[in-house]
Amino acid sequence: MKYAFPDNFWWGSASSALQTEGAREGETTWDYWFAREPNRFHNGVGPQQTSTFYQHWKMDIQLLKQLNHNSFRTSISWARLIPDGIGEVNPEAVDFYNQVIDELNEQGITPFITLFHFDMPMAMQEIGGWENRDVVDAYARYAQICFELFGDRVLHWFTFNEPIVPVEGGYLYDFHYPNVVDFRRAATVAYHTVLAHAQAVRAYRAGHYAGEIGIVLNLTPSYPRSQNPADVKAAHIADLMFNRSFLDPVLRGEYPADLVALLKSYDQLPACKPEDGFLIAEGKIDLLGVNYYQPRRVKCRDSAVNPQAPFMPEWFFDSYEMPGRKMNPYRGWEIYEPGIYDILVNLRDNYGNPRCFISENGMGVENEQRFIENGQINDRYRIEFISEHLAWLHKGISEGCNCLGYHMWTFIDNWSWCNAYKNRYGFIQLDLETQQRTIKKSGEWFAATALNNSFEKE
Ligand code: BGP
Repeated sequence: MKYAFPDNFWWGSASSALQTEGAREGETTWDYWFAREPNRFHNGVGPQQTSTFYQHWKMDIQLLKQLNHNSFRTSISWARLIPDGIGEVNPEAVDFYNQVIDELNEQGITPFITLFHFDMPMAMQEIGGWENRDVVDAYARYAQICFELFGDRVLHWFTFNEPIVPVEGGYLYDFHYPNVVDFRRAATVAYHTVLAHAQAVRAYRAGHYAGEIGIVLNLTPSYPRSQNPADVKAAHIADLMFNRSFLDPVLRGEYPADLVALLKSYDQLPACKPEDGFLIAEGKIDLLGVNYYQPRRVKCRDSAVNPQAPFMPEWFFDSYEMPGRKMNPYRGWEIYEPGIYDILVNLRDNYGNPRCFISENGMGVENEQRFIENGQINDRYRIEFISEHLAWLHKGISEGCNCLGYHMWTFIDNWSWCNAYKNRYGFIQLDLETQQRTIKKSGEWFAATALNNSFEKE
């Protein structure tokens, strides 16, 4: 069967500043944490070892062109642009981002720009990071500077990438700096992130720029083990905490009432100011980026909560391992292609069918060298992964979902937060020693799909 996509469908991939650029003047939480606890990073490889986009951006944009990308998302590094987060703008960073943006546009690749992809300037973390409202203001200033500098040529902005992840990693589950486990502080970080988002949207609207502004959320559908009311309730609470805590504010301009009531009943609500509600209502977006990697399967808890233990989302559910689930064993994530369709249908039916696109989807695989044939990685599994997901996406579009594109994570093997280079995601293989880039089979497949705006599959 042939799967054809609408005209002007966005074909591309996503990456982020910290994971690709390399050395910079402003320190981030990642540089700071790595210097102190290198053992927390896979094989002790830190954020300095990247695919050197800062040097090789021109060559990389040529490669994007070869992959027939018509769009590409990366992020601006706040710490590169404003090394201490709040003070002087670094003119070299301005030159760098100008060159990248101009080259992308010249090559017919529409730049999609994220303002914050997990990379907090250390100077901002030192004053409390997202727990401090001054950092919210500093971020809003940074966003405004980016709009002023680049807003004439960047028409698709994203305030945050997966804002729930720094909340989970940094304040609940100990996999990002500052390694705090404290729900109330996590809720404050999440809340202030929403305020920061809304302030950036407000600044963007005030500047009357030509483009559009949105956010990228990792929407992880919550599937209950069964239709038993206790399982359904468990899935509902997981959905409130991990998806709707950001989805509702940015699409509906307000938090779900039952999430607020739940946190209130456990005394976990962040401190709010009366004017916050108006700001959040102004934070409604034009375009939603959806990152989809895996579903979340839950069931009601089997055991009673220890009231002495820290309050956690897991007070309300256990994770459920569905027998026979398809796994990506390297990343430990379930592969469930219909999830992409379920997300789009939920957006269509419950959120007014917003303009959206798949902003990340991908499969990290270890030791891909074993698949080399005639000097090229033959990553059949990745082609299968993409085409299965695209088939479900296609079904969503044919049923009226407003999905405008598909971006893969990622175009070139890059450094990952705690896994460094363990799992490779790229369309292009990176030799870390020589920095040589070699297109994988999946890259060729994607280039053909983008060119034809369609692909064939049984
Ligand atoms: C997303 C992030 C990316 C990227 C990707 C792969 O959550 O937006 O930055 O890293 O996941 O995940 P990982 O690198 O953890 O394997």
